[in-house]
Amino acid sequence: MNVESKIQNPESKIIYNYLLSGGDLLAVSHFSPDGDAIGSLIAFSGMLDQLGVEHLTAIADVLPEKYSFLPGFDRIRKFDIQDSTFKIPCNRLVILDAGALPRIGSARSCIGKGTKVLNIDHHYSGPCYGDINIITHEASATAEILYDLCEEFSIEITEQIAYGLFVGILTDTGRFRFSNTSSKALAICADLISKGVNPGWVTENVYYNLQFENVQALARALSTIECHLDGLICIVSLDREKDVNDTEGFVEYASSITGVALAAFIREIEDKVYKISLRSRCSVDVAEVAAKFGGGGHLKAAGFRYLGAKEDLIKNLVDELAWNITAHKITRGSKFIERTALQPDDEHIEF
Ligand SMILES: [Mn+2]
Repeated sequence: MNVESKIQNPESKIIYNYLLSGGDLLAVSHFSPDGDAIGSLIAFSGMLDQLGVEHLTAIADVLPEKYSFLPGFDRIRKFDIQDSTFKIPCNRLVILDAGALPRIGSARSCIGKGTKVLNIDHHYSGPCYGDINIITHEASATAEILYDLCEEFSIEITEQIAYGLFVGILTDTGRFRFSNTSSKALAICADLISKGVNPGWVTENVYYNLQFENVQALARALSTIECHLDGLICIVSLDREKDVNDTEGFVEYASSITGVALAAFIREIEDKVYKISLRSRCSVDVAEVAAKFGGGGHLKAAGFRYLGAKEDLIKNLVDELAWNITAHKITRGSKFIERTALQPDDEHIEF
């Protein structure tokens, strides 16, 4: 029996036929790529290899070095319109993990009249911008959707595919702590480990391989730590610096202090322009708080930009956070930490 006739899901059959339909194929993911963007792209590339489909993979951005340990990482190119390797427009464009078309940046220029777009994603925000769309909200990561496709297409999970998928799920679940950490996500990871993934090695590379400059920046940020309203609000900030390129997770030092209900990390990105990340561990919706400052996000993780003096920003922000805490009757010592936390996925907060 051939593979196609074994595929149960009609949606998967369409994808299978699309992939084997011929013509050039470019697979891309979103700019500011995270572990799921890079891992999914590497895994998908390995899947296409096995299907015998010639293809290119690219991202229209700088690739973070910390993922360079992944087998197959070198095959991802930086997308460049000037680069004649890329066919513009292309026949087929596969877009992974991008909730909206602008998220692929300049790779959009590959889309012409005849281009067939396949969109594979798990974000809520996503309008179905592809000609074919496979949007699975329940999936913890795009990598999880690709794992299912491997099964359906009888694709053998090679080392490259296994590591790509594992990194996608590991990072999109925040190391298995966000609410999308499902039994299915863990079962897939268990299977990937049985296929040779070394989870400790992955975690070391992704999370414990920090640039010295970034740790120094963390030290400076933490030295600014201030608490308000009986320790319920905690704020850290970092003034503008050249060498710092990764402040991911800084806000979590403020939000993980015992007794803190709302936390903020303020980073100066240009002279007197600030990017603020908010976190809630209580019933206060920080997306609403962010919206008052012109930003947005999720219930538990949101953000906004601010132009002006830092002192004014801190005063206005603390006032707003304090007002919310009081409105929600949260006091020091009350058990406010909620059992379910939404996925703090900064990457997809547009503000
Ligand atoms: Mn993702």
